[in-house]
Amino acid sequence: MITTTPRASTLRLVLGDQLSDGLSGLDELDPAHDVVLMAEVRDEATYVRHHKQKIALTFAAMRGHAARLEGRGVAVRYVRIDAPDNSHSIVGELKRAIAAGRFDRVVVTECGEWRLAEALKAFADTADVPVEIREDRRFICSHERFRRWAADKRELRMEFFYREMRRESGLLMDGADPEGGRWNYDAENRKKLAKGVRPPERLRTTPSSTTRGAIADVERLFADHFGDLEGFGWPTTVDEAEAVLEDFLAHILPGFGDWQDAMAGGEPWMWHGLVSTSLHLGLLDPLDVCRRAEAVYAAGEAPLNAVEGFIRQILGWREFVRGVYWLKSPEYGRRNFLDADRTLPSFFWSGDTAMACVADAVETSRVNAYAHHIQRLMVTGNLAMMLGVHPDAVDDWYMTVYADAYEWVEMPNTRGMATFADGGIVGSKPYAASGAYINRMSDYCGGCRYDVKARSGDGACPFNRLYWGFLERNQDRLRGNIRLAMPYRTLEGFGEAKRAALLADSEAARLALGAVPPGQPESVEGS
Ligand code: FAD
Ligand code: DLZ
Ligand code: SF4
Repeated sequence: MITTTPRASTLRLVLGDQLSDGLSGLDELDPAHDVVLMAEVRDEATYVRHHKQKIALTFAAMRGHAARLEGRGVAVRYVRIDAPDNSHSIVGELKRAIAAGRFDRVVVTECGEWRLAEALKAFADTADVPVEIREDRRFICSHERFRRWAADKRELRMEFFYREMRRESGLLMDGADPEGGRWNYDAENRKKLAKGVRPPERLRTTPSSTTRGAIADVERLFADHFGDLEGFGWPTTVDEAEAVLEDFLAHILPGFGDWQDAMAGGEPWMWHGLVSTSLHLGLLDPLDVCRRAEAVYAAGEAPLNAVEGFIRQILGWREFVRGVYWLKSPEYGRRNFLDADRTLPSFFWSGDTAMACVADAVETSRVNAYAHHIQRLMVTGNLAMMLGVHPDAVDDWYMTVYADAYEWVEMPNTRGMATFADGGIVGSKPYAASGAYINRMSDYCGGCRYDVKARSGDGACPFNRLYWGFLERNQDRLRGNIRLAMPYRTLEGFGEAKRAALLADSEAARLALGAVPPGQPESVEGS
């Protein structure tokens, strides 16, 4: 479906995650003269080797969006992944389109990742026609607003940013006060799943013919990428995304708060929203999603702890991590505060591990291109941090395995929240936890080969074996952290000999699990 209009004057680039009607780059679009450029390119699919579902989702959503624009009379130069002359880079496709048409200018909406933003800036500096790069208005907090908020802060804390966003948006506000008298109901959102309680059935999206076409292309062209395509169930159009959101708001949101931190084996979705992919692609608008969740509370159909918790994730965390990413990049991506240098164990890819919690998190990542937040944070993230895996390898894994992975949201979560490689920009302390946490919040441990009650030795839960060694190994960097005062006091109380033994056992666990110094071959788990 490549079409160019000789009289066209403006070339408008729409990237794969810019599929919103209100995109700034489409302002004043003149269907009679302008051309929208959309290009499926290898560079975007392989700069990290994205999960097959992420590529299929992006291509399907792009194709659907292009068809919608064409339905409104807009000329779309759509370059498919298997088009013979495809240059396979966004800049290459911009150059080809300019060479093929007569454009007075190019309009681009700023993109979400540093590497592509730099490439687009370099293109703008050297192109034969003027290139205008416009702000992306699809976020609640602009770059300028975030910078203004951050300017006078010694520390950037999500909670205080979130309060500002609540005040400015009016979401869950009672005049000048937070609805219900408190800003944050997190303390009520830590319930373990009671015996016999299972999460509700979820509405997944049956692939349309467009989606099936994209799936077939990905199977053909990206067969060696991580992940399965069989379980594909992501919304690829606005209507599909709306249906999933409506189902969540009506049936799932009431339980979101109570079980926000809970995990259960074989239950990938729990009470989570499954909205990240749709938000990032532009199929849903974040402020609209928050307002609709608020309306469910106002109608008395979901409790405040659920609705506040959900809104905080989008209005607070999503906007905050984007702000941090752009404020601190590119230096942020080089941070390695804990000097972590170990390799990523191969079971992160294969799922071949006796650790029941980890095996389940890797399985859902492979089958669904999804794991919920607590699996990402307290299972795989916590494990990678305590093993001392190099942050580049951790970033690469998270960018590869999730359908919602974009560096602006992935990196502050991985390098910041989960592994403390940023030294405390996103979180005030490392989320290091022993197996006791996972045992409290899940049903994994009962069916695990490891003993969650044992502290050391081959049969002990690896999270337990790693925990004290992690604190001991990093004491020069972490001891001064006020929020770690208690565990460090406990560690001191153990005495020299026991501390040395725990450190040695933790090192044995690291090696046995396959987190080895660079260049060393991986040993077999449990050996
Ligand atoms: P819900 O739990 O229903 O939350 C609703 C929405 O809030 C999400 O869709 C998301 O847009 C937003 N949100 C929730 N938590 C966060 C957060 N910590 N940061 C930013 N936004 C948040 N999220 C991504 O979108 N892409 C990633 O690549 C990504 N990588 C992560 C890596 C690690 C190590 C961790 C700990 C978290 C990561 N997250 C990432 C955040 C979070 O886990 C996902 O947003 C969430 O699991 C998406 O599923 P959901 O839509 O069901 O979320
Ligand atoms: C994620 C993705 C993929 C897999 N493929 C494409 C593509 O072929 N063409 C495109 O325009 N966008 C793609 N994307 C989304 C981009 O990677 C995304 O726009 C940048 O990472 C900036 O957020
Ligand atoms: Fe995970 Fe340890 Fe529990 Fe096994 S015992 S499921 S490794 S926390």
